This record gives sequence, C-alpha cells and structure tokens, in this order.
Amino acid sequence: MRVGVFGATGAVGKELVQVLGDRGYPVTELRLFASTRSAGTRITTPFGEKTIEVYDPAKPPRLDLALLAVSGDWSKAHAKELVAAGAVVVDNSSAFRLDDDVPLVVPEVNAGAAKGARLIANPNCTTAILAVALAPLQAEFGLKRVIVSTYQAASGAGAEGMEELETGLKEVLLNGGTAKNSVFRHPLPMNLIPHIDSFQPNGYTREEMKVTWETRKIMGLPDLLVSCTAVRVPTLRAHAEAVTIETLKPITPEAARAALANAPGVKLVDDVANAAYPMPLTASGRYDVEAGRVRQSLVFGDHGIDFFVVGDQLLKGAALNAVQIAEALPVKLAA
Ligand code: 2RA
Repeated sequence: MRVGVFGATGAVGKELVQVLGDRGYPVTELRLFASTRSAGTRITTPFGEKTIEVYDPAKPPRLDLALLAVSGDWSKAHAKELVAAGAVVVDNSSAFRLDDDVPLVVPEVNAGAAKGARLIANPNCTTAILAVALAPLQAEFGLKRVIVSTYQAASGAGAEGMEELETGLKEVLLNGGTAKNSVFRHPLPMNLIPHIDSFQPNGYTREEMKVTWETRKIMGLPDLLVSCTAVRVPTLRAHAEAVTIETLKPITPEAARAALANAPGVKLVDDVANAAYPMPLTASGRYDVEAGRVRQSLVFGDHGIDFFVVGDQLLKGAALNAVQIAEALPVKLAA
C-alpha cells in the first residue's frame, strides 16, 4: 500500500506512523505531509528515513490510503481531492463525522459501517474510548441513559498542549513561578478546566455534545440519552471517563465485568482489594482501553452500574483507531 500521513509532525501524526509500523500494516511506500514550516525535515520511521513534504492540491499524490491528522478546515478542503485521486481516506478531524454519507467508525463497534466507503471519519477521542466500553454493555443489557464525566489529558490539544503542560509544570515546580497558557484557556498545572472546545447555546461545550452526537451515530442508537461533562486535567496522554449507565435489562457488576472482560479492545482492571483500577499511568502507551471500578448504581439500582474507563488519547482515541479502520477495509490499490 502507498500510504500518506497528513499532519505527520503532530502528536497524532507521529503515532500514526509508529502504529502502522508496530501493527505491520503492509506499507510499500510511506509519504509524510505537513506544513511548510516542517518541509524538508528528515525523520526516522519504522519504514526508513523520510522527508516531510508539503501537499500540493494541484498534484494530489497517488496513494492507496491517506490518514489525515489535520484541522477540520484542511480536511474539508482536501479530503475529497485525495479520494478523487484514488485514495481511501481516514480523517481524524470533526469535518465529516456527522455527515450522513460518511461512516463514523470504531472497529470494535461498527466496522461494518465502513464497508465500501472511501472516506471514513475517525471519532473524537473521548467518544472512541467510551464506545469501546459501552458496546458490550449495550449488546448484553441494552442502554437507556449514559452519563459521563471526563478527565481529559493535555494531548487532546496536540503536541502544543502537551508542551504547555510540561513547561508549565517545570515553571511551577522548579522555579516556583506561574504557568503560562496560550493553548488552554487557563493554566493547566495544579488545575482542572471544565471547558474543552466552544460553549454551545444549550450550555454544554462542543466537546460534550460530540460525545452525545458521535456515540449515537457509532452505536446506531439515534435516541440514546447521553450527557457529558468534559474536563481538562493535568495528565499527559490518556483520557479518563467516569461513566454511569442505566440499562434496559437488569445488570449486576459481575455480569458487567464479564461482558467488559470479553470485549475486544477492553482490558478489565478491577481488583480494588489490590488497588488495581484504570489509570492514565497504566493505560498510556497501550492499545486496550482499561475498564474497572464497576459497581451497582445507587441511582438506577439493578438497572444501572457506575464504572471508570481510561484510554490512551493518541492511540485508541486517534491513531490506533484510524489504523484499525484501515485494517478493516478492503483498501484497493489506486490505479
Ligand atoms: C480533546 N477530544 O481532548 C479533544 C481532542 N480530540 O481536546
């Protein structure tokens, strides 16, 4: 496969290249694209040393697969050009996620939706991590309501977000100074920010509404009641989510644990006697989403559970999911 990674110097772009290598995706030629700022930079990849190129819309490259880790505006402007030039495109941005004719895919949940598509959307990271854990519970117990509170890492704001957190922490801890902020709305070290993306007229943020809209689409449950509070926290690259579900059928913690333990993409980590539960430190750098702290809901009784999920934002929340989509597709070689 001739594969192009767009936004190759960003946090997700770099992970895409690594994941393609780690999973042995059949790459015969890898081309890396980024902004003019990085053009000409040589970088080492699992497929040899590569030079960063700048995309020329007048001459779209001949690719079988294009993985986009770019802004929504860039995707809107160029994704369909790449499809027209012969590539199957997996887009990480929010540009097409809610378009009726573009599948939004988490392979463990709805791989079939990608069949025959040449443009596929990769979900918001928070949604992808959540959907992997909700799918087995929906299959066995049916979902009625989902209430989520998130603890989202700096990596959700890209390499710049991670750098702002690290620099700010050093300033506060080593110099006794004050952390500066430009990526985040407020300084992130020693703080939590209940504000990710823009506020909507209903008082939720766009990040929170993405969880509602995208979960419904991925799970094929257009009327599912989903409410989210999204919070940025000073962790580096794994998003955590406290989840409460109300189910249609009775559910017990034991049955929920069994369903989660057998689910693809989920690792059950739930041994509180030994202080084992999902955490950003243990989920970072891992493909599986950790699920644990499963307990009967005090609100919904025998029709509900509370649990905790943590997934690597750059992997299951972005690069891994995109490569899994590519793996699930019968990508045809471009002419
Ligand atoms: C965030 N979900 O964490 C967003 C980015 N994909 O900021």
